[in-house]
Amino acid sequence: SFLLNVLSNSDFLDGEVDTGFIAANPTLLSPLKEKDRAQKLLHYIGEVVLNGTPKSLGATGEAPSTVDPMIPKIVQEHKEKKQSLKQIFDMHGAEAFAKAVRANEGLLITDTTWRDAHQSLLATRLRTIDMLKIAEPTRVALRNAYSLECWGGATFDVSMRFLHECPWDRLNDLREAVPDVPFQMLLRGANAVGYTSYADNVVYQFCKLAKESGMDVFRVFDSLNYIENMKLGIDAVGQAGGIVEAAVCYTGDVSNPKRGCYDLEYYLQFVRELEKQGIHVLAIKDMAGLLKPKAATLLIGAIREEFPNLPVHVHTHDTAGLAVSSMLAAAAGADVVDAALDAMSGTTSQPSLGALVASTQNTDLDTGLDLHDVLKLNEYWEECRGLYAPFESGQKTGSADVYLHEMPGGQYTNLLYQSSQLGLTGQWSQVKQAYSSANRLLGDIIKVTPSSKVTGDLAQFIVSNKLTENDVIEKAEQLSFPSSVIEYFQGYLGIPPFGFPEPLRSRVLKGRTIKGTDGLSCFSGRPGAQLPSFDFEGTRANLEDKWGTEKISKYDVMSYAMYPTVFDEFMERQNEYGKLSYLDTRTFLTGMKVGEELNVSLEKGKHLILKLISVGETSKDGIANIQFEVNGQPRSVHVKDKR
Ligand code: 3PY
Ligand code: ZN
Repeated sequence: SFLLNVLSNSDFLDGEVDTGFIAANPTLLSPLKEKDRAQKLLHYIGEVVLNGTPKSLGATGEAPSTVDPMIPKIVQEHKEKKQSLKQIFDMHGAEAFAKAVRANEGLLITDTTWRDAHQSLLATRLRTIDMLKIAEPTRVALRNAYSLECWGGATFDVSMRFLHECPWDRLNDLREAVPDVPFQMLLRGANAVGYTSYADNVVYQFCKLAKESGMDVFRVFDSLNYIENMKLGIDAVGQAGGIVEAAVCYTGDVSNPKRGCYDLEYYLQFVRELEKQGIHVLAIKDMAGLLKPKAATLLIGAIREEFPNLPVHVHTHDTAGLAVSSMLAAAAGADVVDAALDAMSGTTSQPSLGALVASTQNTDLDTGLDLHDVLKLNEYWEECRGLYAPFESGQKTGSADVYLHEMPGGQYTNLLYQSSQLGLTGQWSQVKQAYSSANRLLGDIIKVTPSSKVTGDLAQFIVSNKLTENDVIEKAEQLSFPSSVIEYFQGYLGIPPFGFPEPLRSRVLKGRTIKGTDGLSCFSGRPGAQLPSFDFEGTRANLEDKWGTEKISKYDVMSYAMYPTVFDEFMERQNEYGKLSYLDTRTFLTGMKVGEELNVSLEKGKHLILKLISVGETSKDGIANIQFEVNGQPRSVHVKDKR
């Protein structure tokens, strides 16, 4: 209490006294910090108990399951004998890693459960705590995997925006828990992990920080397969010391001679360009799940023949239900394929990891993974997925209409949700059809973040305004298009493979005094080359002024560089609630019940026992008093009733 008196003294608060003693003995303050941490957590739980799941989370489905996932024990046994690919990379570098991959006799697997699978099934809402709980068994069971995809794509902004988690903390914590299996991330080339082009120095610094935080394999793609953007991303990863896995985004159907545009020669030409950049691994990124078995054989066969030494990694989605067959066909020429643990696989996610392990057993393509171990991990995911029931899209089966709309797996559920928010419930099939029209209007483009967002925005615009494809072209000068569409035509994403469609582009841009966010109205060539460098030093100074010096790291400055508004809101939530990633997912989503007791682990060896005692009546000024016990001591929080 002496310390409390000191801390509330006005001279002390004004900074009028010498605080050297306290600064030199920081442990004096730690019980206070802990108390403050607990109070902030209670504040969050109190908010949820009184007002329900925060609307901003978008938790529209059923309640989370009441079962706590069991954590399996998987014994290491002899699995350690061979050097893991992570050890090869750390000791001998990226070229040695690539050689080892190419020399591997069986089929290597990337497990996408921690990234693309939940991005595609659960609106990217998987929380760090649920990955950390299964990290040790995963480390053992998947030691012979090519990689664990665990970061990048939409996880970066969603973790800050909706889960109030720092994406950099996630990467660091996972790396600490899994030191010996390569980590993989998805980098949107010049768009880094954002939805637009960034200044070049942002992309370089981002890759440097990601590598420093433990990232190994960077799958780099560009949403228009625009080689200039790719060169930038490839160079940034190379300079950071990461493994450059350069992706060709796949759309259309190489096995259909009538599809036009995206034929075998188109892809081979693009691979030639990429190979010249000195990449370590080539990825075929089939983000929509369009690669049929016959197409996989054709495409990967041709690549293998022309580039015998280049490791090839194939990514797909099971949107129509064909993905296991396609990956087995791909495996004849490819070194690695992507899969997700069974309970997190299928439909818009990746094919089932267990199915691939089982179907290649006792063949030349053996994955080096033990099916029993994989199934133990899967039991955890069966239960864990239940915790995320509020984010299930309701989609029960695959559907072959993906061959018509070509929508990426990660976008499908997102667009479905957005469409219902826009009042287009019941018009989902029109939105899907309009998506094909939008694609044609934009020039038959590759559709993947962010070009898929442009296509989705235009599709919703077409349905909301009851337009035909022809209307869009004829009335273009009068229509107020979504800003993403205008920016696309301004060249914000780069140049599409077959050029911008005319007369639509000129009409959209004509007579508009539209300026991009930076005052430029049109880009010619690579946008990043024309954007002014980002001022890291100045931004850091501003953020320190705003949030306090000790709270801002170089990682925070990077988060801000990409997502200024999201970052500021994230910091506000941090101030209000502290670190919410400590809370188990059910409590995070639904709070506690009266009488319920909860053990929250703040860090190793630091636990809080929380108990909800009562929820008071709301007073006249709209405030309710919520009573808890923390480690047996009574505590209360006042919460504004927003019901
Ligand atoms: C992303 O960019 O987030 C993707 O998953 C693209 O497929
Ligand atoms: Zn994907």
